[in-house]
Amino acid sequence: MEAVYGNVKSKNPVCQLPVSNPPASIKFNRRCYLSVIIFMVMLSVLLLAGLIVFSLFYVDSVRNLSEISDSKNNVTEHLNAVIERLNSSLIKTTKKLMDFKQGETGCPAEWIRFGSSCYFFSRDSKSWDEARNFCRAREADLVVINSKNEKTFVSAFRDTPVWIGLTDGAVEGTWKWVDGSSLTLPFWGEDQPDNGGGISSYGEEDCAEIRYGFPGSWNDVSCKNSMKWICEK
Ligand SMILES: [Ca+2]
Ligand SMILES: [Ca+2]
Ligand SMILES: [Ca+2]
Repeated sequence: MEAVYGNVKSKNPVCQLPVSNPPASIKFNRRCYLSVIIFMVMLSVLLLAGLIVFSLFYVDSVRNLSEISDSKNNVTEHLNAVIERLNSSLIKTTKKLMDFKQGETGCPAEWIRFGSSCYFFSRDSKSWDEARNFCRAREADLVVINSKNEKTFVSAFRDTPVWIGLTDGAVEGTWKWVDGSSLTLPFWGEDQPDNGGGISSYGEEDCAEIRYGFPGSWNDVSCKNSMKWICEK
C-alpha cells in the first residue's frame, strides 16, 4: 500500500522538496504553495462572480416571466371584457333590428306585410275549420281575396294547395267570405265550383282552395281535407 501511495506522490507532485538543497527547497515550496493559494483564491473569486452574475440573470428572468404572466392575465381580462361588451352590443342591436323590422311592417314575426294586411303562410296542414280556428286564435282569419293584386300575391307564395276563407257551407252555391262579404271577384278554375261533380267519393265540396298546378285558380273541395292555409289580418 505504501509502495502504491509513494508511486502516486512521485507521479503527481505539486510542490516537491528537492533533497539536494533543503533551504532552497523550503523557499521554493513557500512560493509554490503561495501560488497555489493565489490560484485557488482567484478561482473562488471567479466562481463567486459567475454565481452572482448567474443569480442576477436568474432573478431578472424570473421577474420578466412574472411580468409576462401578469401582462397575459391583463390581456385575457381585457379581451374577456371586450367580448362581453360585444355580445351585449350584438344582443341589443339584434333586438333593435327585430323591433325595427316589426315596427316597419307592423306585422308579428313570421307574418308578411302586403298592402294594409299581414299574412301568415302555414307550414302545417289542417282541415278548413281547424285552419280557421288557428287564424282566429291570432286575431286573424283565413285570407279574404279582395283584388287581383292580392290574389297574385297569395298565389305567388304557394306550391301546394292552400285553404282560403271562402265557403258555401251555409247555403249551397252561395259563396261567402269569412268576413261575411259576398264573392264579387271570383277566380274559379275551369268547371269549378262543382260541389264534387256528382262523384260521391269527393263528398260535399263547401270550402275553397287555391289549386296546386293551376296557379291562382280556385276549386271547391271537402272541408275535411287537410292542407296548408293562409291567415290574413
Ligand atoms: Ca284581403
Ligand atoms: Ca258546395
Ligand atoms: Ca270542386
